[in-house]
Amino acid sequence: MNLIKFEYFFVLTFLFYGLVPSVHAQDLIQKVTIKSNDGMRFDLDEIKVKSGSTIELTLIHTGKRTKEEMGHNFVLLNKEIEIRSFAMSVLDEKENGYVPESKEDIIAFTEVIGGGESTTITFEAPPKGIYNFLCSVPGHFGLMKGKFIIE
Ligand SMILES: [Cu+2]
Repeated sequence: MNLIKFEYFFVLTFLFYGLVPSVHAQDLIQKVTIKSNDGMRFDLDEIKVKSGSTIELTLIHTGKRTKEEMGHNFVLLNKEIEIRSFAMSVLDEKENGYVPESKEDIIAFTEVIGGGESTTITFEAPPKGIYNFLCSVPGHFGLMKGKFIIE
């Protein structure tokens, strides 16, 4: 009898520490989809996400033009990092997908994709606040940018 009780307690303990946290974590995953196109545009200029969540962001290129002709990426900048100066600083970073080698100004970024492609990244939401995002392919930031708001 005592042994059975002990085993029951053991199972409950494992359920508590094993199951509860994983269910909890899944609740906090927020999926974001942003589309880009051959007209050098994103379909969103504002994205709102809850703080404390894990963000699963998918970038889709709905166009037909190649990565060389009209490739796009998604780059989320740290607070205080300005779009224009960042974009100008990565003009020569083609081999790195137009992100700098040092990632200190960046929270998250995708690879550059062409028409018909998509890519997904996962990252932790930064603290509450308003952040800038852009496509950092040269010449695109003027039209392809927006606010990433953590509430
Ligand atoms: Cu672009």
